[in-house]
Amino acid sequence: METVQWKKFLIPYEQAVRELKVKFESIGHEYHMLNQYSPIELVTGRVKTIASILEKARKKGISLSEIQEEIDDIAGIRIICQFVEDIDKVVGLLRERDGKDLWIVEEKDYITHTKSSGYRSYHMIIKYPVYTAQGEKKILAEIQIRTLAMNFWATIEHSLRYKYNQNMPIEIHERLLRAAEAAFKLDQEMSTIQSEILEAQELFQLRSNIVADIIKNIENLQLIGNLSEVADIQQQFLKLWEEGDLEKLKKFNQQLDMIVQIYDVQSLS
Ligand code: 0O2
Repeated sequence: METVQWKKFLIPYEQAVRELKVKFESIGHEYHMLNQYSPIELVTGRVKTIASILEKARKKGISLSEIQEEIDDIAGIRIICQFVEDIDKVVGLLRERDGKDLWIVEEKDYITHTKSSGYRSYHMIIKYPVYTAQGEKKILAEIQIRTLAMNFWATIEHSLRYKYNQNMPIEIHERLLRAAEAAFKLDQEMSTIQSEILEAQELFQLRSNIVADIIKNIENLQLIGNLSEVADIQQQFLKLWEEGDLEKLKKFNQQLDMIVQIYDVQSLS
């Protein structure tokens, strides 16, 4: 009889999910650090449960020895975007990596070709090499790329589908279809006011980065500077912060950069 040593079998999948999550989160982080809008809002990941793997294998008539080749979403990553347009950017980022740290095996566009359930999402199946203590292993992973609205709908639909198994009442099914239509319209509406939203978000990001820099500079001055001067600087900062003028905060930070530099030079001489 076929058996699977599940713990050992799932190790590379767990590692792949951890690594891929870090890789895509880092891209989002990089955009924020550069005060730029990130097409990646949120990244989540999971390894399919053993029960769910067995259920899928049973439904599709896949034997235990074929699971590795035939079930492509044991490792799953979900990249959530704010706008539909961001999905293309993320797909582009993934295609750029094709043949480098991952290999694209298949793409499924359930956005252009919405599923009959109302499901929308862009899927990329990749082959991904992991290096475990047991050596290199290339595993399949599924990357689902979708907007916040698509994700909201899919999460609710998934739990209802699970609750009703194959017997979802027709009125629930119809409500879900109407909700899918509403999610689609929400994505369209958001796209039309995208530039307004982006501008507001970029300003917010820029402001929080400048404030973080100022605080870092003040902390440095507390270590190397004159304490009464630092107290005065703190007061000035609080006043500017309350005023909320971004340009003034930027100038103030440039002055602090210079003061820190002067102290650094003095400490070297
Ligand atoms: P779970 O519990 O999320 O892991 P196929 O290519 O059709 O032979 P497969 O693998 O069913 O085989 O592919 P498909 O249809 O692309 O589905 C892969 C995953 O997409 C599903 O995994 C779901 O996560 C998601 N998905 C697909 N269709 C729907 C849908 O109608 N509603 C929701 N909410 N999610 C969907 P699993 O294993 O079905 O589920």
